[in-house]
Amino acid sequence: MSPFDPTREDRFTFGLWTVGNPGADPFGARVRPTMPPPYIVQKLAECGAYGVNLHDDDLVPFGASAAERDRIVREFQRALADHGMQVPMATTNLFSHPVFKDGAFTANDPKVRAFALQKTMRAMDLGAELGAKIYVFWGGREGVEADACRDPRTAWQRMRDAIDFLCGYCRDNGYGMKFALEAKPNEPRGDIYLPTTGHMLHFISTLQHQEMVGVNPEVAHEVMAGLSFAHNVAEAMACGKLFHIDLNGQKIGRYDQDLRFGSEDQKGAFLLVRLLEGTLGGEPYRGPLHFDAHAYRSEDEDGVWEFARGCMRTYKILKHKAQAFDADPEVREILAEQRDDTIDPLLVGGYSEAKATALRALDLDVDALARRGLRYERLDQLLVEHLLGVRG
Ligand code: DIG
Ligand code: MN
Ligand code: MN
Repeated sequence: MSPFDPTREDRFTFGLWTVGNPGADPFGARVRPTMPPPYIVQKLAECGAYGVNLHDDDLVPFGASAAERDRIVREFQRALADHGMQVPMATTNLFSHPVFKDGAFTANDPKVRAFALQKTMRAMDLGAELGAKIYVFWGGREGVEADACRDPRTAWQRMRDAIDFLCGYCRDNGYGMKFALEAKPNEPRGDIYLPTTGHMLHFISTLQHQEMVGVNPEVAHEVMAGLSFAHNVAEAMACGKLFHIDLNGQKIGRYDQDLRFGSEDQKGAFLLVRLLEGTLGGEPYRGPLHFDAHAYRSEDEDGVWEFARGCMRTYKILKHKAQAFDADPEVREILAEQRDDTIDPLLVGGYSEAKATALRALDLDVDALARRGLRYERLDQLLVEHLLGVRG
């Protein structure tokens, strides 16, 4: 067994819609047949995944009868049990059906907003039945092209009303779920409200039950916005709000590509894994590692499972490299050079008159501080050499 083979302890998950993506795009039809959810469960288990996530419609076709829904759920639960797979996360498809063409929670027509809540309550019931303890909200249609259609503040308030209501529904039913809000700047809407994880973190602070609401950042979505994904994840971790994460690959300046994890910006992926695994010494992320990605349109079914294995293998290789990098004596020496344990205590823990007096009394050689070299060129070269496999 290779050290890079996935195990259940790695907590790797995939959505039914990811490996089940049939390869259609706005310019071409599907290239792969539909795979039944129980088969996806079996194959993901064989690949070494820990769990599978789903939108309501991924499992129970829109408009299915109650009896059909129950039969499908029973069959799916049997597959989960047969293959020892979990359902850590569930979510609602509030973006495919034409009824959501003007949004779901933020649509101008209150009947559409009412249907969005109805559909989400049913989907939360399904998620709870499958054991999901994380509920994701991605507002793919919560946005505009014709911005004159509503005051953006009205959209923002409608989002708050919907999430506050659904937090109440979750608490009232004892589902014990944590909500994870996923941002995206655009696509499929010209502009999507709450476009980045930073916007979501502030939005959460305005909610009635903010303690049960966090974020689900996605690599591709923050890269689309031209932001550092690792910095956005770090901010969520620092706030105790990284409740889930969508891992994939993305080229900057492109539409949402949802590529295999680590297939594009390896340095960015390395720094992200270093952060999530806490190899620099910080608290690690302990939630599911979800790959919200899909195989290239060029691939057949074998290529889909190669894609899934590649996501997990690359994550474990980068974890191994991050551990080696932060254990590298030269790296540790460079990072230690700037520490000063006599001054640090003055800078943390807030104000005191004693600290102010001590700070004023410091005799700092500003010119010497300005002249010193920080050896970041060497530090970054060490990172590159660890990544390229010639060190570590
Ligand atoms: C898109 O990035 C969204 C949908 O795939 C899903 O609702 C969510 C959960 O991963 N991500
Ligand atoms: Mn995406
Ligand atoms: Mn996603």
